[in-house]
Parts: sequence; structure tokens; C-alpha cells
Amino acid sequence: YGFNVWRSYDETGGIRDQLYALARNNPNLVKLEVLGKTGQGREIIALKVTQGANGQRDGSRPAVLYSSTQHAREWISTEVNRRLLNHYVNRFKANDKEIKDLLKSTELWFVLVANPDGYQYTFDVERLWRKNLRDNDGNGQITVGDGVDPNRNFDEHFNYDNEGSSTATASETYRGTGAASEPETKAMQGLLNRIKPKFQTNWHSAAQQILYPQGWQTGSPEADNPIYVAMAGTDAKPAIPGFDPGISSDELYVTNGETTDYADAHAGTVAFTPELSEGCEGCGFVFPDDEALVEAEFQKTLPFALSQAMSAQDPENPKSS
Ligand code: 0X9
Ligand code: ZN
Repeated sequence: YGFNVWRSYDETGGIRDQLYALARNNPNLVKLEVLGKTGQGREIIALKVTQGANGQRDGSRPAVLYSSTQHAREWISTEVNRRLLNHYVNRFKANDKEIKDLLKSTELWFVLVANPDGYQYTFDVERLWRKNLRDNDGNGQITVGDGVDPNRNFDEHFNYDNEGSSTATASETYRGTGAASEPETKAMQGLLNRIKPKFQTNWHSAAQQILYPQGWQTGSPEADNPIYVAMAGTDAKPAIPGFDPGISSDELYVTNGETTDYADAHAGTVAFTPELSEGCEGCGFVFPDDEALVEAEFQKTLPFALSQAMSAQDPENPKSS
């Protein structure tokens, strides 16, 4: 596609190929699992990174889940998460003591592209597509009225109060016909219920915030768990420089049926939605195809991401970044 940084899902050497190669080349560290298939038949892939990955029962060590690209156009989320995955693997192989110790005791899970159909569509057809490719009108073609918002389809306060999601199929926040109607949702919910991660980071873009549950509620200005504030930081000292931490419904807007609310309520997970940067003033979801800017965005978020892995053994006493 001619980009410096961005890689599609399907292309040779693209994200799917890279995930398979990483697992194939590091069988003692990386396990690949297909969580399910999308409407168009693409694999929704998770990697588990832990020492002895293929011999260790899933969930036998405290787990952390790093997920990205629920929203097709948020390419920076894929790329930051891809760099994070490679960071852990490379530091382990370079005998970094801290990372080696970490990966003996903790399972790190990665879902780089939670919405592969939508993501591929942003390369092939429409750069600003957000949702999955559910054929809402069943006419056999993807048109503007199609797609379900993967971050409104979870089985937690789905459709609550009819605020923060839509019944209109053409809406960018169309929630789908029922909770977990979408294969992408089933895949993520299944993983969450199986590994019950201590922490989840669900990368999005581009509001420069660190959001946490509950996204559905409007009543309470308080986090239900002090760990959220301990890890995300405060306005004066945010865990990611320049980002605003806060309850997602308050800091951004109300949603229902969202991923981190589900993880928090059903898997006991301390679950964050960091909204990454635009990369330039007014770039919105189209982060520039600029290696230096992308790498800087990754480096800026790395301490926050690491702090979750480092805290998984003892989440009640989180190590701040
Ligand atoms: O709307 C979303 O799903 C997320 N923002 S985005 O611009 N990436 O689409 C934010 C979800 C966070 N939760 C709440 N705001 N309740
Ligand atoms: Zn998003």
C-alpha cells in the first residue's frame, strides 16, 4: 500500500503474517491462538507471551491483556500495541532481567487487531471506516449503512438507557441486534472470561485520554476502585504525558455495551481505554505515516503499559509508571 509504517491485515508481511511469524520463531515464548472468525472469514488472533508459552496452561499465571483496533481506522492503536508486543519479545531475547523475571510469572496477551474485517477495509476501500463489516441490510455488499460498533456490542449494560449507542444501523455507534451478536465481541468476551486478566489496556485514538469504567453511568464521579486512579494518575500527573485521566463517561461521553465495562464487571479486570494522540493538530484518526512520530507515541505510552504487567502479581498494590 506504499506506507512507511502502516501494514494491513492481509498483505504479505502484514499484521496477520507477523503474528504467525512471531509465534513460529519463538515457540518457547509466544503462543498463537485463533479466537474466532469474522463475518468475512478472517481470523481474530490472540498471542500469549510468557516463558514456556506453549506448555503453560492459559490463565495459570496472572494475565494482562493488551487489545487494539476495535475501531478500524485507529491505526495508531494497532501500531503502538505491535511495538509493545515486539518490545517484550525482544527484551526477553536480549536477556533483560526485569522482562525475563516478568515473563516467568505473568502472561501477557495481545489482540492486535480486534476488528480485522474493518481494519482491512480501511486499507482497501474507506480510510475512515470505524465499525466491523456486518452486512446489516443483507444485500451482500458493504455500504454506508453497514457495520456494528464493536465497542457498543458487549454484554454489559448493553442498550442501557438508550444513551451512548444507537439502534440506527447507519450510525457510527450502532450497537447491533443484541449483546455479543458479533463474532469480534464473542472472541473478546470469551478470552476475558477464560483468562480473567488483572489488567486490560484497550488502545483507541485520538482524544489523548486515559479512560476507565464505568462508561455507562452518569451518576458517579468516582472510580469504583482506587487502583484506577493509582495507575492512570491525575490531571496534574497523568500516567501518559499530556493525556487526561478520568472516568470515561465523565471525561469523554457515555457509552453502553463497551469492552472495558464488560471486563471490569465480568472478569474482575482493571481495564483502561487509553485514547492515543492524533499525531498532528487536526489529524484526527489519520495519524501521520511518520516513523519518528509513531515511535514517539509508543515510547510515551510504554511506562503506562509496563506498569500493568509489573503490577499483575499484586494488583492491590500497583506499581505506578
Ligand atoms: O467511543 C468509543 O468507543 C471510544 N472513543 S473512540 O473515539 N476511539 O471511538 C471511547 C470509549 C470509552 N468509553 C466511554 N467514553 N464511555
Ligand atoms: Zn476507538
